Amino acid sequence: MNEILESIQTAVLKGNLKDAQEQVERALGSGLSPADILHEGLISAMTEVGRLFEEGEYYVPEMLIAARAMKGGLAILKPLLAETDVQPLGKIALGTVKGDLHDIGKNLVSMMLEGAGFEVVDLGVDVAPEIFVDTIESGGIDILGMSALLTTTMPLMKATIDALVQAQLRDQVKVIIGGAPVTQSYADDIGADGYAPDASRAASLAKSLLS
Ligand code: B1M
Repeated sequence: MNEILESIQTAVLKGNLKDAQEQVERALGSGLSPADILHEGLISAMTEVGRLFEEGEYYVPEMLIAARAMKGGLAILKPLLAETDVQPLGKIALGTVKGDLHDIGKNLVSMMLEGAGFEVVDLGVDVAPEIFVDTIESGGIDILGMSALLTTTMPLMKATIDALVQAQLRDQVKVIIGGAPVTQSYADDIGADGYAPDASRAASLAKSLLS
């Protein structure tokens, strides 16, 4: 493994934003391609962060600061990746459902998805079914992700899936859901394509649905 790529991974794993950005600049200066820096530096670091989280070695704060460092490095690469035409794994529209303002978990899911190589369209919080439907209708979205933290707002996930069916768009997109009160059995009941209990598993789920 290239020494600079290793430094990028270490900076992300430690959640050191400044160092992650410096190492990305150093990697670019040494002639490494933006695609290699993305895949072998930032994405592989976030894969390791996900593994550590799933094994209980990292908690939410460690994952948040690692994701922030990853995003700092990604911000430098993004314009260069656009020039070199590196394609994302897929495009995901993500939002917290209508009536629900909780976004900490949703933002973490967004960062882990970006860290895994997806393009994320973040629709924010309090997203009505019509907004999700309009977003899918405008095209280009592979996966729709919904987050809910309140038992009272979970039914909006079903309402959104029903609205997609009504608009004859359900077959165009995979739907994944999550949030503290959400379960696999609820996902099965409402006809979602997948459920993930945490941000790391949301990224693995999205990958598996598009593979
Ligand atoms: Co609220 N709140 N809150 N709150 N809040 C909870 C959720 C609650 C459990 C607290 C409690 O009573 N013990 C309770 C819900 C009870 C219920 O419905 N069963 C509650 C309540 C009642 C409320 C209000 C109604 C309180 C009031 O005003 N009376 C109100 C509602 C406002 C609204 O949304 N309309 C309210 C408001 C707020 C704040 C604004 C103050 C704040 C939110 C700030 C923000 O998000 N910007 C807040 C907070 C912070 C919490 C707690 C304390 C923490 C939530 C959190 O961020 N967790 C929460 C209690 C708790 O959980 N201990 C609580 C950390 C985050 C990383 O985890 O969001 O679960 P989480 O995300 C995880 C997974 O769930 C998963 O991955 C994430 C990372 O691993 N995941 C997905 C999430 N989305 C996913 C999507 C996926 C896949 C995985 O696929 C697309």
